[in-house]
Amino acid sequence: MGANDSKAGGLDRVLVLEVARVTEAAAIAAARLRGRGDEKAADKAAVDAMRSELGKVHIRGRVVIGEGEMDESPMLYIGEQVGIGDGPEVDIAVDPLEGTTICAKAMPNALAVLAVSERGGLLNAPDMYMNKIAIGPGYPDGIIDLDAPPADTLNALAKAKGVPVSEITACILDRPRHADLIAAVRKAGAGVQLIPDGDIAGVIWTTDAEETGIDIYLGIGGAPEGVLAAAALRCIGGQMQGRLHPLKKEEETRAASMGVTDIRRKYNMNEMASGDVIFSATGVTDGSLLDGVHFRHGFAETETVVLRSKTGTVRRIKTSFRMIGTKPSI
Ligand code: VTB
Repeated sequence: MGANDSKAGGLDRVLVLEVARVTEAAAIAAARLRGRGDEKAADKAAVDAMRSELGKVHIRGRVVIGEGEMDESPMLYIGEQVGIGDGPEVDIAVDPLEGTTICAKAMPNALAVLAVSERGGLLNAPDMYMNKIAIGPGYPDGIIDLDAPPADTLNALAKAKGVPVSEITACILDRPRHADLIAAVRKAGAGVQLIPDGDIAGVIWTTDAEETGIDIYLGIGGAPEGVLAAAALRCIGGQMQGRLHPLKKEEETRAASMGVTDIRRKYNMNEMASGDVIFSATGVTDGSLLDGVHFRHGFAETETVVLRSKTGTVRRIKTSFRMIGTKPSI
């Protein structure tokens, strides 16, 4: 396998380590600005570091989910070519700092996130909202439906799990827009874990309900985060659906210009992330998915999880970087 891997129709497996380095660099850069109350500075540090590391990877990469359109963002904008330019043609989705606010407040679960796919493998989701539903592996196909009443889904899930619905917990972003959803979940008898931000982690938590206590992710969050979560779930297993949730006519127009022909379309996980996909996330602040960056005298330690859809490998990597001044020697 090895280098021949890509010829067999997948991504070269060496890429797994390359992408880990990219999220590690972004996480360290953002971690230096934890708790400073400056979301923009932390995000910019992560973006700069991620872009600089991507520039060292042997890929012909195209950003399909990034920091916005070219006119909004000088770096990692949608359509930007990244990488050395001499490897496989891949599409890239980035969220250099998932949870800018939680990082700025030094709260748990901020991540640096990236996914790589074969060309055309990731839904080119515009920067707008997406309504999402996701569960981990081990359930019968088709048990979740974005359009079903939450009580029906929760009862079906409980039945399949062999527990009363009172033992089911849904993870939902703590937003006023979710008041009805939260009430419906509680009325059905299930619990709700509210999160302030960071719904990529929210979706990933469903893949290890025993550990995290979360069985299902529900609600409206960012569409780019939806695609990144779908990429992760495809590697671990699970089911997910998403539907774009535009708030303004301009968002529909933007979606159309990015190739979305039916704004009401319900995407399943495989339609959001297809082909061979590699997903990498490094913790910025300590969280239940990953430890954050720990600075020790002259060193920075990171924890990263790298997932690959082709093999289903879940690889956890603890790295200790020597720091040269404020930068890790990568
Ligand atoms: C989520 C979450 C992000 O945005 O997608 C959320 O994953 C949705 O947007 O971490 P609102 O904040 O407008 O609800 C974040 O919280 C921030 O990008």
